[in-house]
Amino acid sequence: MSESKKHIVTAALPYANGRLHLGHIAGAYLPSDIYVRYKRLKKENIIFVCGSDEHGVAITISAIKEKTTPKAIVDKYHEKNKIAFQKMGISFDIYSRTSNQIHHKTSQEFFLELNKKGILVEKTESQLYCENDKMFLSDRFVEGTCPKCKSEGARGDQCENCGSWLNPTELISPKCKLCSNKPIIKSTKHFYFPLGRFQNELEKYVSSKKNWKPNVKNYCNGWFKEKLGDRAVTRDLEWGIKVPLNNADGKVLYVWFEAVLGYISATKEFGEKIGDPNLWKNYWQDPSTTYTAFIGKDNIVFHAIVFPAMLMAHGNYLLPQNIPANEFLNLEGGKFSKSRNNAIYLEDVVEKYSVDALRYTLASILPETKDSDFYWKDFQARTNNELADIYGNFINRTTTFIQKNFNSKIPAVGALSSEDKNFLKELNDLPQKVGDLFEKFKFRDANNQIMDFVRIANKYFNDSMPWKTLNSHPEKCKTTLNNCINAVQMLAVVFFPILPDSSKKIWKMIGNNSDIENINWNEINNLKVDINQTLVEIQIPFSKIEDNVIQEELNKLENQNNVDIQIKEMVPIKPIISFEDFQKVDLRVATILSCENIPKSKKLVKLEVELGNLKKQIIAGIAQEVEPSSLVGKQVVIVANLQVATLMGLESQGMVLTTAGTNDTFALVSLNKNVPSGINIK
Ligand code: B3M
Ligand code: ZN
Repeated sequence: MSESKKHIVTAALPYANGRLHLGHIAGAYLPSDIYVRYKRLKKENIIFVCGSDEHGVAITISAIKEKTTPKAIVDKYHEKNKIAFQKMGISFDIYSRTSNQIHHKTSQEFFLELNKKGILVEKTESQLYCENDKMFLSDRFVEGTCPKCKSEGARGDQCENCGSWLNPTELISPKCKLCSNKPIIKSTKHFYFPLGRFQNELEKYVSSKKNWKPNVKNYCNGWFKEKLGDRAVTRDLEWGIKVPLNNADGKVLYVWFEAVLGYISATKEFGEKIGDPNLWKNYWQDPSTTYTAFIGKDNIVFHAIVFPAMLMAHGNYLLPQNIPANEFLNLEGGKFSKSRNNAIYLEDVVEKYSVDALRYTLASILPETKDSDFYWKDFQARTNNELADIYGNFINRTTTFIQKNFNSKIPAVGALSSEDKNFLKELNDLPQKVGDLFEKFKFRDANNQIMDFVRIANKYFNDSMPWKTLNSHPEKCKTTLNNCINAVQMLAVVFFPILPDSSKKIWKMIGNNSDIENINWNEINNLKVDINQTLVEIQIPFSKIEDNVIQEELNKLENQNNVDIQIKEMVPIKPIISFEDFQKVDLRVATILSCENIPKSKKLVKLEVELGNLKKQIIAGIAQEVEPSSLVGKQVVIVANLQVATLMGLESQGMVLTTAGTNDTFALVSLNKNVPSGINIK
C-alpha cells in the first residue's frame, strides 16, 4: 500500500425522513462510490463516510405528517436507506447516524470549543412565532414569498427557486406550515456564527482551488458578493442535539451546524468499530490527507462556505480539498416536483433490475455540469443496446469461442500483426485515460471512454475473423483470442468502479482465483491472463429489458403522479341543492375552434367553441395554465346557459369547466371519448 495518498471521502448525509430515489444516487452517491472504488484499486488509503441526517425541522414535519415521533421516523428510514444503499453497491466504510451518542458528543464539544474561543455571538432577535402552535417558526416550519425572487413557497431557511439563503423574518407574507396562521414576531435568544469574520479567509480558500467545478466556484462567489453575515446556529426545538449550556433549555443546535460534523463523528465511530479510536485524527487532523466532499448542488453553501468556516474557526481540521457537486437529475423530461411523487425509488428498482444496468445508465447521464434526465426508455436502450449488445456481446463471443474451439483453455499469443499491435496499444492506453477522468471527477466521460474501447474491441474481433483463421491460420486465431480475453479482463477491471457486480463475475469467469478488488490499478498493464487458466462456467452478465416492463414503469409513473398530487386546502362543500336546481344548469360538450390570448390580459383567453350548429364566444381565465393554441380541436364541457358577461370589453357567452387548481392541479374537464359537439350532459 502506498502510504503517500490518504483520503477521506464523504457523501452528503441524506435526511432520514424519506426514501432514497435515483436523483439522490446520481447527485452524490454513485459519483463518490465510483471514485472510492477506483482509489481503492489504486491502493490509496481511503475512508468513505456517510450516514443519516436525523435532526432538524424536516424530520419533525415528517413525524407530524405521519402522526408519529421523530425517533420512529428516523429509525424507519435509516434502516431502509442503509439497505437500499447496500443493494445499490454503494460501498461506504460506515453508514452512521447523527442520533448516535458519539455524534451528539462530537457536536456539543465542537460548539463549546467555538464558544470558549469567543467566536459565537449571543443575540436576542425577533423571530416568527406561531401563537396557535406555541412555537418559534424556523426553517421549514414557515413558508412565504421569497423577498429576492418573489416566488411563493420559499422556506424560512432557503428559497428553492433562486437558492437564496433566508432568515424567516425576511419572508413576505409568512405562514405557519402546520396551521397556516400568520405568525407574530417575538424575540428569542440564540447563538450566532459570525460568517463575516471568515469572509476573507473563505474567499482565499475558494480562489485557491483551481480545479473546483465552475458551478461550485460561481455559486460561492455569488455569496461572497452579498457579504456574509451572522447565522444562528441554535434553534428553539425539541428534537435535536441539546445546546450544552445551563441556560439553554429548549434549545438545540441548528441541524446544518451539526450535520456536517457528522462526517467527523462517523469516522470516529468507524475507528472505534475497528478497534482504533484515534484513527479519525489520522485523517481529519493530518494535513497530508485529501478531503473530498460529494454533494448535490443544493448543499453547496453548507459545504463550501459554512463548514469550512466552522473548521477554520475551530482550527486543527482539514478543509475540503474538492467539492464535486452535481446538478439535479430530472425524470422523464419533467422537473422534479414536490407536490408530485415524481421519483423512482431506489428500494423498488434495486429489486427489479440489474444494479449494474442502473449504475451504467446513471453513470452515462450523471448531471455533472448541468441538469440531466432519466428516461425509462433510455434506461432500456442503454441496457439492451450498449451493455448487452456491445459489452455483453464482446465478452460472450470471446469466451464462447475459447470454450468451443480451445476447450476453455486460454490460447497463447503468437506473432503480432500491425492490427494486433494497434489494438494492444489502445488496450494499454485505456487504464491511464480512464484513470485520468476518474481523478477529475468526469465519471460520465470515463464511462464513455470505456464503452468506446468496447466498440473498438468488437471491431477488432470482427476484422480479425477468428472463425476463418481458426483453420487457415491457427496461430493468428490464438493470438486474436488471447488479445480479446486480455481485453475482457482489462474491461472488467476498468469498469469495476462503475459495474462492480458484473466485473466480479467476469473476473471469475476468466478463471481467476484471486478477488478483483485485490488488483493494483497501477500495475494493470502487466496483468495478463495466464495461459494455464481455464474459463469457468460462462454466463452472460447482462440481460435485456423487455418493452412491456418499461411500459409498466411508465404507466406506474403516470398513476403515481395522478394519485400523489395533493390539494393544499379542501374547499368546503357548498350547501345542498335540489335536483330541480341542478337541472337548471345546462352542461354541453363543445369543440374548441380557436383560442387566443387577449392582449393586455395575463389571465384571459378568448375561445370560439362549437356546439352542434351553434357557435359561442367564451372568455376564460386559463391563460396561465395552458398554451392557447394547444386547445384547438379539443372537446370540453361548458355551461351553455350562463348569463352573458363582459370581460375586458368582450362578451362571454358561457363557461368552460376546469378544476380550480393551478399548475399540477389544473385540468380541463374532458371526456374519455369523442362525442358529437352540442350533446347535453345529464
Ligand atoms: N441532509 C440535506 C439533504 O439531504 C442534508 C445534507 C446534510 S450533509 C451534512 O439534501
Ligand atoms: Zn402554526
